[in-house]
Order: sequence, then structure tokens, then C-alpha cells
Amino acid sequence: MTLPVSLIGVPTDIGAGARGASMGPEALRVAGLQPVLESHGLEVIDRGNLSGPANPWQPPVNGYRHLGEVVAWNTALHDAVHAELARGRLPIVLGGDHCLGMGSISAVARHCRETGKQLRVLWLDAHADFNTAELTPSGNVHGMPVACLCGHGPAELTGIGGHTPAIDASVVRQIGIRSVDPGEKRLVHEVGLEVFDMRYIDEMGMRHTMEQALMGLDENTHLHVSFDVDFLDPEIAPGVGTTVPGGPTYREAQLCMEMIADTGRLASLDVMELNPALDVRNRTAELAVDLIESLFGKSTLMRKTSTQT
Ligand code: Z70
Ligand code: MN
Ligand code: MN
Ligand code: MN
Repeated sequence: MTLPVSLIGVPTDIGAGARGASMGPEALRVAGLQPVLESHGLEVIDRGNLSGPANPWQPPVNGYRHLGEVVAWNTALHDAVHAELARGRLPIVLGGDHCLGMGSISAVARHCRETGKQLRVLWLDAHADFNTAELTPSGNVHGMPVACLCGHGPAELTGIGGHTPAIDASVVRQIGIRSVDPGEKRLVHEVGLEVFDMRYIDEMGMRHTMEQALMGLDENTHLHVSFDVDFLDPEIAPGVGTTVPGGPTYREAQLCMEMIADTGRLASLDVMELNPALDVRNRTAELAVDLIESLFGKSTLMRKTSTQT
């Protein structure tokens, strides 16, 4: 399954707690994302950047910062992602902060409903992104997208795909989690979200973790990966707004991506929270491109024998 790829830049940091993720799309382009994918035989079209409101950098109102602007960006992204899927293409969303996961995944979920596909979402992140207006310590909507997608949030956000909730919590697997706020933790437990946190990865290893997270996929599965670059250990990925120590190493992250590639089911991707203002000589962008290359099947010798059963 080698679907043609469409790159969609979404240059905003509207939901973030630091400015700069708005420069993420261009940093990924400068790091060579398109030619790297093309070198593996993929057909790639860069659709350029979406546009939307500027970041007014205001304090929270009723528990949300910039709610109207967040809705505007996510509505535009929903439409763009859905259009690519309807054309039979694989959208790669170049973020932008992770509030954009709402527009992207609501479109993927809608497409799955329309085509009878089974959805699986892998959420690679240091954070659970499961806050609500009542629980959030910051008001930053990039800490809320998974909760909103599961129906916990304001109607303007939970209804973006025209179907509330956009997804059931049971389709999500979170990997790499190591920073969850107290109220957020309660809600994650309440909805029974499946979380493979760093403790789990430390004890069981990345191979077993990914075997569990990818269990139950079949020919009818649409696999969506939402990759928050702060998933990675800050030693290797300093260019993000919210670094949390103790993340996956380079080797663990590579294995994670390779095992996803081996399923052959990847059908849409978000690359979020890359912040060039905080990066060192575009190093984090280059690492992200390197990992995306593995996600699309870059292999060293003998790859298919070791982890497939
Ligand atoms: C915190 C909050 C967050 C990303 C930071 C942080 C959330 N839980 N998400 N960086 N990607 O403010 O809600
Ligand atoms: Mn995130
Ligand atoms: Mn569709
Ligand atoms: Mn994060």
C-alpha cells in the first residue's frame, strides 16, 4: 500500500504555551521532507500552507485561550485533510501545535465512517493532551485535543467533523506519556484510555509496547499517527515548546516508527509541536524527517525478519 502523499502546512501556534510552532512546516521542508519521501519512490505533492487568524496571545477566557482562532484553524484543516483522503491520498499535516490534532483526526474519523474503515489512532507524545476547560492548568488548547475528539470539550470543538464524539476513546493508543496533570489523570482513567507510558516502555521495552499498541489491526484498518515531537527525549529533540525529560531514545523512536511501517496500514500522519525558535540548527526538524523516513519504510538490512510473526 503506497498511497500518494500530500503535505499540508498549518503555520500556527494558536493552541500552544510558547510561540514558534507556527514555523514548524517550513523547518520540515528545509530539512528535506519532500525529497526524502520521494527517494523512497513515493509520489509527493506539497499543498503549501493553510491560512488562518494570527495569534493574539491573550489569557484564557472561560478556560480556553484563543478558542475562536483554534476553531478557525481546525475547521480549515479538517476540510483540507478530508479532501486529501477523499482523493485517495495520504495527508501529512505539518504543524503547528497539537491542537490541530482535532481538525486532522476528526477528518480521518469522518472518512472512516464514510468508507467503513476501522480506525486506530497512535498518539505519540510526552503528554496525554486530555485536559478540559475545568481541568487545564494553562488554558492552552494543545493540552486538550484528545479529550475534545472523545467528546469532552466545547461544542465548537467536539463537533468539528459533524459527528460528536469524533472518535471513541477505545481507538486511541498513547505512547511515551510522562507528563499528565492531576485532573487530567482522573479523566484519562475514567474514560479508560489505553496509555503506554514511559514506565511501561522502561519495563516492557519498545518492541512489546508497539506489539500491544498495534494489536488487532487488519486489512480494513486506517492507521493514523499523531506524532508530537516532544514524544522524543529532549536530549535528541530540543526544538519543542514543552520538553519533558525521560523520553524515548533515538533507537527506541526508530523501532517505534519501523514497527508502524511494517504494518503497511499507515494512512495519515500529523507531525506536531516542532518549534524552530527553540531548535539548534534545525537538528530537531532533521531528526523528525529521519524518523518519518522510517515510518514510510526506510529499512536497513533484514528488517522484516526480526519483529514480524
Ligand atoms: C499541559 C497543559 C502540552 C503539548 C504541552 C501541557 C500540555 N498538560 N501539550 N505540550 N504538546 O497545559 O494542558
Ligand atoms: Mn501533544
Ligand atoms: Mn471521505
Ligand atoms: Mn506534548
